[in-house]
Amino acid sequence: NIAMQNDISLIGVPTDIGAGARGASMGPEALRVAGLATVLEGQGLSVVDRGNLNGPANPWQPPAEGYRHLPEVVAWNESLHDAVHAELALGRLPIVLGGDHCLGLGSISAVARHCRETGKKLRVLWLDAHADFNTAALTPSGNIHGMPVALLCGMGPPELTGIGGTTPAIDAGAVRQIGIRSVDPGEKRLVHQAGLEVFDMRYIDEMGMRHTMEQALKGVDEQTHLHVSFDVDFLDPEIAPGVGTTVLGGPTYREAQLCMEMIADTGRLASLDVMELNPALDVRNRTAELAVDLIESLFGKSTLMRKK
Ligand code: 4U7
Ligand code: MN
Ligand code: MN
Ligand code: MN
Repeated sequence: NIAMQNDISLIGVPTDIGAGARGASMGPEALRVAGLATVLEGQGLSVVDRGNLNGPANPWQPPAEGYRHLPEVVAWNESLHDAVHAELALGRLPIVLGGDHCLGLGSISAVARHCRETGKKLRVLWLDAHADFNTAALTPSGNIHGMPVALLCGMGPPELTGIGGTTPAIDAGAVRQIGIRSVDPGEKRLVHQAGLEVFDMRYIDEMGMRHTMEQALKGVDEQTHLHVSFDVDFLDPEIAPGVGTTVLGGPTYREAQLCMEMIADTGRLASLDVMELNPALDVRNRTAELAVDLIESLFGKSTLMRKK
């Protein structure tokens, strides 16, 4: 991992503004309590915790015209966009501690802007049970945490799709989704139409995590900025109960470890989101500790010294 940035910035974003259950707002603190900074320092990294961003409270209103809490989602994401972009401009590696997954918009739009400014090639790995590719017309819930990938691809209201100044913020071709096992009917059509590359659970079952990651990482080279958006509900709920939207049949502990280790092996990881951890639904911070354990592998922990 000679190429990987050594200077890490933690950015807490304590909100559940885009979610369908309250509690992801406590995610940043649970990850800190689980020892995230210490674990990263143990990997030889230098870590600065920037503390938490501020933003509007959750008014817990029903959706209006297909979106729940649209102005508040805009405010949180604008502020996150600025924070992530500032870290990247300093040459640091931002880790966003969510917070619900609507924050993928602010985070990844900033990464994409940084890539345009520096001529880097963007690759986004979206680890999730869900495709997060809904629009106001398609969403069964109005919850914006089910929409960030579509928003990044330019589908949605201009207040959201325009964050960072370029619409669409990213090309659908930059994204690889892994672990998907819950896609709504209208969303399914849009995923197909956009040509999103999805390695769903059936693909992982049939081909194995090793082959899946080889495919998802194909084309990643020294010009690539690799961003990982880790929705903790990616993991099987048996091992990761502390999330708002569990879906049976996710990756096992070993599959998740291999996924993280193969990303680490590229040496190209340059930014990370850790989203949807919900301590109100967790059991003795188990899911937070599991997330930290997996992040340790993502930043290069391996059992033995490995041959290249
Ligand atoms: B997450 C859902 F209907 N698709 O849109 C929706 F199933 O960030 C869930 O991946 C979205 O956790 C889950 O509300 C969003 C639902
Ligand atoms: Mn998600
Ligand atoms: Mn999810
Ligand atoms: Mn969720």
